[in-house]
Amino acid sequence: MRADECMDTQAVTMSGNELPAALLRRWRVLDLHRTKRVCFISRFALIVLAPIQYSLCMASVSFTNAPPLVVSDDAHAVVASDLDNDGVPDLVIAYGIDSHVSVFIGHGDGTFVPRVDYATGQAPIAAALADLDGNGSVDVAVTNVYGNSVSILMGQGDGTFLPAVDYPVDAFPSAIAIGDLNGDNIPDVVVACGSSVAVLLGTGGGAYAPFTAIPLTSPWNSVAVVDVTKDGIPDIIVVESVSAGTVSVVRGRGDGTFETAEAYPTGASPDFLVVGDFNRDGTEDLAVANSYDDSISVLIGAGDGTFLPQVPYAVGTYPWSISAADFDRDGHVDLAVTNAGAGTASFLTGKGDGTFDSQIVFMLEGNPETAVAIDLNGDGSVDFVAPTVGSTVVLLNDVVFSGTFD
Ligand SMILES: [Ca+2]
Ligand SMILES: [Ca+2]
Ligand SMILES: [Ca+2]
Ligand SMILES: [Ca+2]
Repeated sequence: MRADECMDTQAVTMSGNELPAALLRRWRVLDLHRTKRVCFISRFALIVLAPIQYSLCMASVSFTNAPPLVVSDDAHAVVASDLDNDGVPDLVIAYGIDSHVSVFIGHGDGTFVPRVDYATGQAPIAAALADLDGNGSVDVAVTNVYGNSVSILMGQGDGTFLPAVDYPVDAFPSAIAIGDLNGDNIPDVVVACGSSVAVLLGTGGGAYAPFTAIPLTSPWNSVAVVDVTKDGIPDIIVVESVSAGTVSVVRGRGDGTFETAEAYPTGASPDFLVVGDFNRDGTEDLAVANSYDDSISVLIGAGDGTFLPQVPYAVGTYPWSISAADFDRDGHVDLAVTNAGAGTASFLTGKGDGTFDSQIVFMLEGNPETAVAIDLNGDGSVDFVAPTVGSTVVLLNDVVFSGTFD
């Protein structure tokens, strides 16, 4: 993304070229509204390309476009890991239609080998990556939203995969996560289905037992496996969007079974959740994208497995996903939201106390759905990959580490 595509919905229009000192300290890049020309402010000098009408954006995050990934159709989700054991992140793209996933092996500079497709069940809408059979190479698990199944593709360690093995789950599986739920050191698979969460316990060698179902109202589009109770046992977190408008925490018992869900209100139609420690207290916190009211909800973990009431932040139209990472390299977790209805991404820089600055909006293209934040080119700055219909935007982070944290 070019800096001149950077917008701030709290844009300030000014006349003349005298900017308040506070703004000079805070904003370093200006987009000259309508002219698409950009000026840069240093601490000591302001260089302006007239005419003077400013749309300000914080320079704390800025990106450069790498070549987009050529995908086959409606790319819905992207996940990243090192699939060929060369130390460079690779990508797997999942689709809301079709019956395959695409594997992109990274060159290490933000570019990728052209995709290789692998057959799955119908509409593999979400994917998760982990070493499922414990042989040191990353495997792929996808959830087939119209196939009502999970496809497991075992990695060969060289970036190629064996043909998929399918396991049935409940109807409309839309999200998938992996974690060891029963403490046997074998990764288990958790799938958010239309009215339940399906748990598939690993039996070893990348094989899975028939699923058991945790009844829920309407888990959809996002699920996480994380130990929010800090008892060493993974818990399951899902958003429930259709009628509830909640994020629900299902506490694990450690044997692959779970307590009754505890629900926390969010905004309207929460469609995605991400986990991170936003206030640096050692307890996981939650951020939820509310697709119907163009907001995200931040819920700070209380430390005992419960969460404080949501704090909403405005983002773009129809926010679809959230990624949590330190994009501006100040030591605080930031949030990146893909706004599917607006064709934009909103970045909210974290203050380190669990609160966030107002959004900085970057133009993408198409309708970005889920995204991944990972350092693609090994410069230590977290990059951003966002699939859209027919393409996938790759944004390389321009931030250079200052050597200090707040
Ligand atoms: Ca690799
Ligand atoms: Ca296990
Ligand atoms: Ca926390
Ligand atoms: Ca940060």
